[in-house]
Amino acid sequence: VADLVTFGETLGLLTAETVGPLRFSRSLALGFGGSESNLAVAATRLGCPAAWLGRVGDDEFGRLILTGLRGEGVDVEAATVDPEARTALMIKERRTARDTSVLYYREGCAGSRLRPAHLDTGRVAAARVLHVTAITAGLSSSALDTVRAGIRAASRGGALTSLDLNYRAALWGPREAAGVMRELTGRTDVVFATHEEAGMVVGRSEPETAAAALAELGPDHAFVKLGARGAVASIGGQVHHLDPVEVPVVDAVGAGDAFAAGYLTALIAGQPVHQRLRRAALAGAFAVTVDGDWEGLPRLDELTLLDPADERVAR
Ligand code: KDG
Repeated sequence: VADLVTFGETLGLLTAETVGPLRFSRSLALGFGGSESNLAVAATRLGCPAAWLGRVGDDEFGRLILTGLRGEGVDVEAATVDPEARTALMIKERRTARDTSVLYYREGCAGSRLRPAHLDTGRVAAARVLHVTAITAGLSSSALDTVRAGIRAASRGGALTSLDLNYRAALWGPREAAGVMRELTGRTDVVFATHEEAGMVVGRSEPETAAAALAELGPDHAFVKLGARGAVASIGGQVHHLDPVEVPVVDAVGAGDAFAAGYLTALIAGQPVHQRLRRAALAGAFAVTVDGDWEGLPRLDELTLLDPADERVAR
């Protein structure tokens, strides 16, 4: 049984192999990524059985995604192949050695055709944690309804609910997104936000104030992530500061998913708060050191590679 269940849209990924405007890239590397499946891979590598639910097309990208996730040990039994829509695609440009940007081709694709009826609510209710993102909420109205239904099923079954705000400007406007993000924050136990996303939901303020304001909406665990400057969290009414783990950044995409997986798996493992926070910071750091949205994620026994002094995070 998966301790952690998540669902969303996973996309085929074509990444420019050289730096510069995309149109001059002579070759694109084939892969895949998606916030929720990145998190499922991260959790599995950290020793926490995880399941990913979602729809892919009956095409090579869909097969790449399902076989890739299966190869990582993620439970994809409840994922489905949509015979009538394609798998979404994204293309990653490296405009400079440090900056990547992503172009989506996802409208109307299989992932956005997710409906509440596709949810395996038994599986959701039996999990320890259900994790969702507001990316799914922004895909389509049926996908948003699925997010709401998932949160309801998890809460009813006694599972903890976790939400990453993950605002994607290509999917919806800030006003519409902010309203939905606020509603979903009010229904979940754990919320992850960047400083900007927190501002969209609770108004612009210092990170400590923003974390406390997010927590006031409901979640017992509220994060405001500050990238290379670490993060601030309000947990059980107390504010915590997380120091960043300094690493050379190769590709920052996927760092938030790793961070969330670090925290959630440590929470499931019953670790005390400072170890949960440390694992989140280390997992996030690992993700940015490697090309790709999830490939560089650490196994439990690799966590200490970035911090040899910290043996406890690996337990
Ligand atoms: O968090 C990383 C994701 O952004 C990436 O893997 C692709 O899910 C994705 C999205 O919608 O941007």
